Parts: sequence; structure tokens; C-alpha cells
Amino acid sequence: MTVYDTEVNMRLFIAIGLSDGMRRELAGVSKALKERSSGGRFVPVENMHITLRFLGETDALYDIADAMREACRDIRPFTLALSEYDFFDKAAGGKRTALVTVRGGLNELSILHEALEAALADRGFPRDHKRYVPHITLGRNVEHDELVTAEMKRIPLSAETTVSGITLFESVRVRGRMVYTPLHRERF
Ligand code: 2AM
Repeated sequence: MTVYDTEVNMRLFIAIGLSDGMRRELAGVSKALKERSSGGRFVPVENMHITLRFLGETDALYDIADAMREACRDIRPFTLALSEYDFFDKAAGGKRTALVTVRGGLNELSILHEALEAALADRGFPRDHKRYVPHITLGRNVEHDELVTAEMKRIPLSAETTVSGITLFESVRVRGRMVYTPLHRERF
């Protein structure tokens, strides 16, 4: 993968990819959720990921790749596993961002996240002060009641991935669908 200089803004984010085993389990969770909820925009399983940092519209590809390199310098591979169904609440109307949480190397993940925030801040990216809650988004504006929450939480999840790098993605909407293109990968 090559990082190239551009003067055109791109919508970028840095994320951790998922294993095939995780995608298989997530496909099952997503299907179960669709059957039990109304409305919602569901994320296609091939687009699912763990966002580390949303960068928004920027053309600073060189600085971002440099920050990724610095942040990963002292990081060693670690394991993450799927944990359970959960959601972020929207204010009213019962609409939620439906998600799956992760477990395992959360300390390592937190150190990586902080290292990335610091390296980006050194290069002029304003710090994201929201608490980092690692998750995989299943869908947005999903509506269901609390019985469904309990049922969804009972789905057993165990798939894992060895995290051995992070990827910078460009996000583009093509004919109403989100397309995520990897631009740069930093391994550790
Ligand atoms: P999320 O799924 O964890 O919410 C690519 O668009 C990724 O960047 C999404 O998966 C989303 O992460 C995150 N993202 C998009 N818009 C965002 C925003 N305004 N603030 C924070 N994260 C955002």
C-alpha cells in the first residue's frame, strides 16, 4: 500500500481489521438483530472494523502515516475477541447505534489508542476528548425493545483476532453505499 500526497481532502479513519472468524460470528449477530428490530441502517459485514481514530476530511496523509509509524513503534501483537451485543443510545425515540464490544487485550489497545492520539496531536490534529469505547458497529438508528437486548446479549461470541497492525482507510459513498479503501498499513 502506498501513501501519496494529495491536495484534495479525503474522509479518513484509522482502524483495526477483523478476522474471518469474527466476520462469520458478526454476520450471525447482524442477521439475528435484523430479524428482531425495525428500521436501521446495517453495516455490511465486509465493512465492519474497530475504529481507532476518525480523522474526518483531511489531506494530511503524510503526517497521518508518520503518526501511525510512531504510535506503533513500541506496540507488540495482542489478541482481541468479540465480547457481547450492546448499543449507544440516541436521545429519544429508542433509536440506537447497535454494536458488539470487544475483550482481551484492552490494556494494549488503550496504550495503542493513546500513543496514536499523542502522535497525531504532535502533528496538529486536535485531540479527541471523548472516552474511547472500542466496538464494532452493526447498525445505526436501530430500534428494538429491552427483551431483544437481553436475547441478543445471550448469543455466545468467542471469535478472536491477533492485532498486528493498524490501517488508514478512505471512506467514500458510492451509489448510497460506503466503500472503505485501505491507503496505508502500519505493522507491529
Ligand atoms: P463507528 O462505526 O465506531 O461509529 C468510518 O466512517 C468510521 O469512522 C465509522 O465506522 C465510525 O466509527 C467512524 N466515524 C464516522 N463519523 C464519525 C464521527 N463524526 N465521529 C467519530 N467517529 C466517526
